[in-house]
Amino acid sequence: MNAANSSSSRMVSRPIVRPLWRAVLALAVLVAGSLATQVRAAEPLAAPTGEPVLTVSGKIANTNQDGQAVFDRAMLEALGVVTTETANPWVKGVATYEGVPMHRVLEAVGAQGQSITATALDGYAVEIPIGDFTDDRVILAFKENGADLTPRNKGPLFIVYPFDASPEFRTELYYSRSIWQMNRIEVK
Ligand SMILES: Nc1nc2c(c(=O)[nH]1)N[C@H]1C(S)=C(S)[C@@H](COP(=O)(O)O)O[C@H]1N2
Ligand SMILES: [Mo]
Repeated sequence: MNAANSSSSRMVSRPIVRPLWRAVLALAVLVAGSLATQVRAAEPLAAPTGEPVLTVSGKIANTNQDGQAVFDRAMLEALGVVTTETANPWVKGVATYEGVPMHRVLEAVGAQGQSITATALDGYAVEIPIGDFTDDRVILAFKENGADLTPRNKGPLFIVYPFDASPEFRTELYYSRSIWQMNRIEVK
């Protein structure tokens, strides 16, 4: 009687434990899944606290102001500053540019399009395929020879190609994409 009881209680305990483990596992999967969703949703951009220097609109996943992604200088710098030395048609000799790789800006906003239209303070606008921005070489510069680019001198932002790296870049096509006084990007 006793033996039968204890053995039957052992037998009963297994089918109870198994669904319990299954429930724990299912719960763990659910929690992990919702955490992953939160991480994806929590990727968004912090709001700018300084003067806005760049506004990105269009096909983007991450926004921080009226459906757009607005960057101040500190937010851009946080993407990782790189330095490029190159000659170009608008400076004497070789100049040093500091900025952030364009592809990091597009990653930060979760760009999903094929091209961008960049627009400058002087009204100049140019369409650039996103394929131009695959590595760190094309930068969104905010400094030239150690000094901030101001609207009087190609500021706030200047797209700089690695002109010295290849004659391919020293062409009208890439010069036309070298937009200065740039402050707006639309992802298309
Ligand atoms: N903001 C701004 N960027 C600009 C331009 C412009 O007019 N405004 N001209 C573009 C073009 S078409 C070329 S070829 C190069 C060189 O312009 P440049 O003819 O004034 O030297 O800059 C490019 N970037
Ligand atoms: Mo041009």
